[in-house]
Amino acid sequence: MSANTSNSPRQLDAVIVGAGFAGLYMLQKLRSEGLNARVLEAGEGVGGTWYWNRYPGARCDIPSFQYSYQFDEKLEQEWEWKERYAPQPEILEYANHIVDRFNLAPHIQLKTKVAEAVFSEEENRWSITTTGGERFRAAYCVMATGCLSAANDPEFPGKDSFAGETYHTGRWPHEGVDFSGKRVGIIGTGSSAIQSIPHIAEQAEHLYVFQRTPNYSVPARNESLDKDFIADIKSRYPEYRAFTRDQLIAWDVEMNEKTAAELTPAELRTECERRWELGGLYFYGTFADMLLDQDSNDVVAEFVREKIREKIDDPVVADALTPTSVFGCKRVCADTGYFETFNRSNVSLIDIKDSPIDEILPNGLRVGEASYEFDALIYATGFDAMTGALDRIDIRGKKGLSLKEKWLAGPRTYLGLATANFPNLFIVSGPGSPSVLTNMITSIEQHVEFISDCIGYMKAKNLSRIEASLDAEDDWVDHVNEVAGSSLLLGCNSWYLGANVPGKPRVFMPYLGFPPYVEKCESVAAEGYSGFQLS
Ligand code: NA7
Repeated sequence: MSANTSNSPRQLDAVIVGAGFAGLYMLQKLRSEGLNARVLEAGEGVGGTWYWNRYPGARCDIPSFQYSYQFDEKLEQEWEWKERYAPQPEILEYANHIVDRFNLAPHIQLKTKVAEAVFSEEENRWSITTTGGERFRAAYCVMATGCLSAANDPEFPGKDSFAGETYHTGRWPHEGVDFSGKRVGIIGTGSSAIQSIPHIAEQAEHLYVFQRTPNYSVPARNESLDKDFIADIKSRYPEYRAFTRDQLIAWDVEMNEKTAAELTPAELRTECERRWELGGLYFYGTFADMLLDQDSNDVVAEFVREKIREKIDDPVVADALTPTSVFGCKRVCADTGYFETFNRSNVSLIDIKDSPIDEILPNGLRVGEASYEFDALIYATGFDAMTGALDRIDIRGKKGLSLKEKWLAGPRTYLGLATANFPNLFIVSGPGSPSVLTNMITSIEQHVEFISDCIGYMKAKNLSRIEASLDAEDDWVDHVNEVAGSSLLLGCNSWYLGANVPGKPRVFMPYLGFPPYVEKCESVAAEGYSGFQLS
């Protein structure tokens, strides 16, 4: 994993930015095709999301035997997931296992942050420069920078004056944090907060939770995986994986084929109760039209609201914790004891919906007339999703055009994979692709295979440049918006829309529907990469 210390840039076929699941598979794939590819990774280790997000209770909310690679049958058979929902350390161990198993380490450069990537029109090559001044030149640049990797750090007045310890859930210290005997403030009640709050509350002397918007969360019902169950899945993995790829969100949520209107009130209730017992994000499959029809959504939303209220002793706290928005228009969370934590005497909920945080103080923070004192402050404030990691690199395409400037009014891509005026640049799970609305690993594999096939096609045809056409991009952006517009997903201030980051344009970024997306990509490839200009 050594750095290039000479003055001349290292020449490569492909530079891959990021060593999360996207970067690792991209590297494995390109190397297996005989390309000289290298991963540049800012962190001191691989794993991306699972390297950075080490807060207490961090865990995937897609079942482990689905949230895993399927490109190698032997790997699938060898690896043993221990729990239904894998905790962060186990997923990180899996990422490291991939590196060892496919001998990727010599081609991954850690502690290497990319500062800029510039395309040369004369040479059809990318020049990539790191923050340390190291340079690389490559025919292709693949951004595997992740959808939820650029932390969102809200600029509260007085932020730097806080004298105690400060943490962000997305950049958690590797050695862990002991909050015993401490007063702790946490800002945010998204998935990271919902997973970590029950653990922090057990340690802290007092925990103050500052909530701007309540979230829907359903019991995760995590458990150890039964050996017979896993043996059964493994005995039919190819068939099972094919089935999951056929699902709208690329994993098996046990989608109900019936719409809510087709069921009697008793049947609606029974189905909701069944989902509640199943736990986790299986709620996304409650009714076929749940994300499309308001009445259908209302049934689920009201059911979950009722369940949430039942868990909380104080009716005022219960009201504040009960969401009112469309179910699923923000990412639904899965928890273990989250709402019950607010019944503890050492936990206080502070509703900041109508009266936001005014300032951070040296010993706490102020909301209107009220001040709260604590020793440690946790930002569980999420991410500048989907575009943040790309924006933080100076990416320049034809005529020096900056990607950040091109995307000022919102990201524009063809298939979420490429963007006009940026030849030979690929994005894995970029805005405009199904990505965060799916099982990410399945989406990543589909993208990596598309990119690798495309590069193989270019090589076979002796082509050196591929670029998304503006017309194809415009049509794709319209289509992504049209699909989102026909759903209920535009109905709240979610990070899918960039609404969590002040000043970010309100554009729905992911594409809803994995199977139609795959079909589109397959027809694009079969037509010799229609919508792309090749030369
Ligand atoms: P999320 O889900 O974006 O949650 C961030 C939370 O922080 C959310 O409750 C936000 O409130 C809150 N927030 C953000 N900025 C502020 C400010 N300025 N003031 C007060 N509160 C704020 O991020 P997570 O890390 O929890 O989860 C990200 C994804 O990871 C998750 O969806 C899963 O896919 C896994 P808001 O809701 O915006 O009002």
